[in-house]
Amino acid sequence: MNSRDLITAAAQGKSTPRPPIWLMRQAGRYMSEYQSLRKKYSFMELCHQPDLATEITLQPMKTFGMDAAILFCDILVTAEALGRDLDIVEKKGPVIGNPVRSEKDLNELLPKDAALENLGYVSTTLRQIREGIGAEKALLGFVGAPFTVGSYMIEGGSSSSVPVTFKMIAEAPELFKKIMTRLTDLTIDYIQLQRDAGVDALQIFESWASILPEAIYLEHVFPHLKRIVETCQNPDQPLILFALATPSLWQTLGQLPAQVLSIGPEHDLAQFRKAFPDKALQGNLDTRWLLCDQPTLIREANIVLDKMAGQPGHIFNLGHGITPNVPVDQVRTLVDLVQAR
Ligand code: 1CP
Repeated sequence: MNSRDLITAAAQGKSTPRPPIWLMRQAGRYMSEYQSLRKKYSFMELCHQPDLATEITLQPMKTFGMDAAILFCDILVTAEALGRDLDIVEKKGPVIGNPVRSEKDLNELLPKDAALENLGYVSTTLRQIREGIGAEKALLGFVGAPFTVGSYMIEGGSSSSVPVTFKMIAEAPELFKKIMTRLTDLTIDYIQLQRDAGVDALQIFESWASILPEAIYLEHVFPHLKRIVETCQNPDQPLILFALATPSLWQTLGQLPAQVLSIGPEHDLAQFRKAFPDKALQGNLDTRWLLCDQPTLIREANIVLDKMAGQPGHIFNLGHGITPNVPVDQVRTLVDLVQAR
């Protein structure tokens, strides 16, 4: 089986001779090739220019040969496409200069079709990546879930407690709902744009799922995510749902018709296998093991592999993204180990 077939089969919950592997944030600052390009261009330039985004996507594929390439971009480009000023600032992360906090701000958002047109570069990039990786590697697209993107859009940047969003949900729930609806509508079409450009599977990032109390999440956020997953389910181009969520919230998220659940390092894969027998599972090595010495990394990666040995539907990945301080040799060790199974 080639890499593409491994990913597709595993995502559809089938048995594979070995688990396929890709890593969240596999392109990025831990690679010197990325850093040299980043010295010349801003992060947004790298995303917007298909030649550059393709080159970056291919860097880890050439160096380590993961089974899947993931589009180099960011989840916040949907907010940008709706007319928000997005910048990624060194050491600070994403900054949105004109956050959406009122009906007036909402009315300034661009219509969906204009936003989708603004995302046309992603389609070009995906087609170029496919040319670069060939037919035997898998190509993954991704989108941010409306709450994870929306919280940046409302806060104006990164926040560990989303106070402005929290207050909006409490005091202006209709405004919050309209913002979520606009993002949800665009996200559904953006998923189709990526599918039309040839992705084999697509990951939805709901990274901030557990930043809200569960009851609030379920009432004000979950219906939007549900609409996306239900509208976009497609057995031939599976959806991978990534969330950092409590076990209790996963009980609900796991009922959505996404074929793959991508789980954080705090959860036990074997327990998830029992709780969700019909789902494929992705993950969930703790990224920090990549910072430990090689024997430790090998030991821990083998624990993850052994937990899922003989089980259908496992895609090996980290529980969350690679951090910039990870040594490249450790990434090579991990990819080689999984592919030698
Ligand atoms: O060079 C730099 O300084 C940019 C760092 C960087 C990179 C490499 C950012 C800014 N985004 C990315 C790429 C990226 N982001 C990808 C590419 C595909 C891959 O290799 O996996 C993806 C899928 C994302 C997704 C993303 N962006 C998420 C969801 C995933 C997650 O990690 O939880 C989130 C929350 C973002 C926002 C964002 N963009 C960039 C940063 C540093 C962040 C997170 C900041 C924060 O903590 O708020």
